[in-house]
Amino acid sequence: MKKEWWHNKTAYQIYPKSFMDSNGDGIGDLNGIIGRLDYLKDLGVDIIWLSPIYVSPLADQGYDIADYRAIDPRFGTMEDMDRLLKEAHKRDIRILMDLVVNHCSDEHEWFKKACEDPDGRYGKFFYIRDVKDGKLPTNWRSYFGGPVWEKLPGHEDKYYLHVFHKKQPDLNWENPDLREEIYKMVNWWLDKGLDGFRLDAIINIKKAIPFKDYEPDRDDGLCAITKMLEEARGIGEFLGELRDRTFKIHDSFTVGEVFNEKPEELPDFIGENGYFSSMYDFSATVFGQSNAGWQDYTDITPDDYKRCIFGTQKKVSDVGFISNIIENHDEPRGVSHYLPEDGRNNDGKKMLATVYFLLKGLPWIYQGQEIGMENIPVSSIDEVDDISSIDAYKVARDAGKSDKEALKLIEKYGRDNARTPFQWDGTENAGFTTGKPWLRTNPNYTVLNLETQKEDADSVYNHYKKLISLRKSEEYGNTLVYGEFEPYLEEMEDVIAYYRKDSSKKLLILSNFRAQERTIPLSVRVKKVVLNNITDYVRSSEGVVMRPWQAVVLEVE
Ligand code: TEU
Ligand code: CA
Repeated sequence: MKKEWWHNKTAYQIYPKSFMDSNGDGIGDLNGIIGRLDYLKDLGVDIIWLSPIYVSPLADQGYDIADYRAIDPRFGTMEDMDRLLKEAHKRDIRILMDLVVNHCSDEHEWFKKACEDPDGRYGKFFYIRDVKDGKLPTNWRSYFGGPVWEKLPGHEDKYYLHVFHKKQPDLNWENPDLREEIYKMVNWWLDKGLDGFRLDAIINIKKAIPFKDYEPDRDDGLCAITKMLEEARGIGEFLGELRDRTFKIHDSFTVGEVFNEKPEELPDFIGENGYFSSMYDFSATVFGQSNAGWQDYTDITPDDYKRCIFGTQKKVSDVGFISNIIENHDEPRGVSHYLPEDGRNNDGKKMLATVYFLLKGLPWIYQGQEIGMENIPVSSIDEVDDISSIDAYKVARDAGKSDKEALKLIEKYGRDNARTPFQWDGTENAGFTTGKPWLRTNPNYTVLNLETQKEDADSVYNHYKKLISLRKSEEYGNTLVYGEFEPYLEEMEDVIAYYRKDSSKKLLILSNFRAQERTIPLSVRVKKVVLNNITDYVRSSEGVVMRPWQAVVLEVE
């Protein structure tokens, strides 16, 4: 594999709205981020991805962009953005923005012009169809519920396509004029000194054409949008052109939000001269999901989790460099999702961190993950901000779930879980704002916050610091970054164990996803205990006696 500057780095996702508020309006902002750059540097962060901060009505929290070349005043100004770039670069930190180009906002100038003249230049930037007798062009269900077709404002018989929210009209990538506009905008940012992008929902830009109906998968007569996407072919033409016209010229770093790529496409996406530098492993994220709705999801067990991450490691191997995560702004908190209930303690959190962080690939930390932030309880649907949770609640109620059961589902899967304010300290609003936070703070902030964890050598935070330095260390860095991945005792239940090895060193990562002590067989000599999430390390004649929720990294012969 060709070595790249970013292979041994640590990446961090910031959700600006909830990271740090600098002016007391309850909304996190760019100045808040600038004020915390030293914190991130000290943690060991090298690459930061900012969720959208562009001008937006925030119908989907900024994933609905009304102006790609301006900063939303709630987040700051363009001067603040320039300062952020400058201050980050001073600290050798690179900044990525979110590239949301499957759709824009219905408040974008392009869409407004499309409404004025659907047959004109801007009408062709979107998918607009004539509708006769109220029969929609297709029966596709949008990600956030309901049909993907919405009446074009000002027109009785014309509808536009939106695979996400109705305030997020899809851009027509088949149109070369639209593509040109996108490339110009991307290059404008890269010329400014931006280091790269995370590509939002990118797999959606290619539609299966001609449009047609699919077999309904719910009583609403609609079919999940993913069905159409499975049939779409030829996305590579768009992505290859995007790469050649923008990223490649600037040698920028890119990471794709890619769901359901076809297996044979992996080298095209992240292989040599792939469309992106890297892409996320979502195999565990999507495990157990169902088109029927959240009430039909199945829980993920440690062994399911193991099968997902190991499957990706084997599949990717040396093809490219995958990005590993346990959470992001769309997902529940990793510790609440992947740890069995009795393991949701500091030992369990450090164990999960160890297991995913040392996989082959680029490790990502989502804000607050480094202190083990958890899901938030929900007592009423009125507290919920996330549009996908509100839809999932309706779907669950329609499927016969009680209010209480439906709220439980939001607690488990809702996107607010990851979006509550960062818990800096034990003062009011967790030190995030002096005003009223836009989204409620998790009440556990009094005990779970950065300030207390900084003081405590055994905290989740200090464990993350150790993992980051280990992966960058002179001694083991190369093995952890480039060494081969090999499963160990793959069939042993509730154990996740694997080797990372190269010609010079052999590391073995062992973990016990159970509340009971058990012995993991091991016959080779252990040269050194490199990392341990608890103080005990017990070796017997049969192997390593693992305490509940223990994870160790061993250098073995
Ligand atoms: O998410 C893309 C995506 O595929 C969504 O279906 C995601 O899984 C869903 O939101 C979970 O409920 C991206 C962004 O990460 C997300 O925040 C945006 O809402 C979405 O694109 C639209 O831009
Ligand atoms: Ca603010």
